[in-house]
Amino acid sequence: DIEALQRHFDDTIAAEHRIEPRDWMPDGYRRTLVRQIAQHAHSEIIGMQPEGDWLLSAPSLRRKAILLAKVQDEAGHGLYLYSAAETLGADRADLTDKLIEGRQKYSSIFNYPTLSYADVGVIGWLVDGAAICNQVPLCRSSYGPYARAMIRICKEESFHQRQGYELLLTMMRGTDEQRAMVQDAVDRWWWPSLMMFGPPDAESPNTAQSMAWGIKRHTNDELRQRYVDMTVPQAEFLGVTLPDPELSLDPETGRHRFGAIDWSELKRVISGEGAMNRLRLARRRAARDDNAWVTEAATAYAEKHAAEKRA
Ligand code: FAQ
Repeated sequence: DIEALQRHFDDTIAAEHRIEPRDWMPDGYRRTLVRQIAQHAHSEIIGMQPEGDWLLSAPSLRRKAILLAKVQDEAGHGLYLYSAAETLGADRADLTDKLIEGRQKYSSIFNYPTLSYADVGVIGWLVDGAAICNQVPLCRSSYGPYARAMIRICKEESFHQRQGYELLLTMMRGTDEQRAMVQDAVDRWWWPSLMMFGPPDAESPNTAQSMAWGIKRHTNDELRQRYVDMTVPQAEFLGVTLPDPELSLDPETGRHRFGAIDWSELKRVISGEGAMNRLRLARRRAARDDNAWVTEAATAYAEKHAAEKRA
């Protein structure tokens, strides 16, 4: 009976054991996971575009090979996460349709343009840095397939973060013009990277329930603070200034105070009014439509083989 199933589910969560695909789970738990995992997958796939824009103009063969590998990793993360969503009964093609129709979200951060090659380094350092901060605790998420996917994804993200930081260190050892490019990119990406963690806790409708279910392990503000504390010393070592005059170390807590975030910007970008929203979705739509014949051919081939096996 349903009460016994609910009790078993609650006990599993309380004991910090994992929920697996065949286990009974409340509808809300399943819905929340599909929402978060699909959004996460969409972010990886849409997130290939800003850096992908630099593949043809990377400054050397070595940089091009590194960037190509990183963008391919992002595709892999997206597919891996769609598989995790499928264990909950979601359909991958349907999730992609929802993304393209604007019925599901992807991270706000990918709606900003990459104006110079330094942006590639700053995305690795700040965007992957924020992604790691947010995702390492998700390795302990209560849903087994999501938590396990996060372990591998985090390993690759930390490699991405280091390649971005190394790229920036190289540019900072270069010319004045290169140093100015890095500073300009940091000025443009710092505040949007803070917004990746989501709205402030007081305005986050999902956090409390997601934490009670063990899907999320920390609140948005906790993770944002952790990210700031982690990033400030890295900025100092790099020799760049983070564009926040109010940024300062609180000697009592050992944590950094930072200025007010412009939440109206996050709202605008999430609702589709960022600089790049339309282009990002138009490209994703074109990729789906132009490549539909590949999907159709692969499906027909698989069906033919299955029929041959049965015969
Ligand atoms: N952008 O109640 P909450 C990457 C939405 S990393 C867009 O706080 P929640 C790697 C939120 O969905 C980026 N929407 O929601 C990479 C909700 O809307 P809904 C992806 C946002 O879920 C690096 C509403 O606002 N990472 O891709 C954003 O408890 C470099 C209310 O918010 C993940 O997805 C935002 N920034 O907390 C790739 C990590 N913030 O659905 C390429 C997993 C909030 O109710 C290059 N996700 N919203 O209509 C999470 O940890 C959570 O979902 C949060 C949001 C923390 C993002």
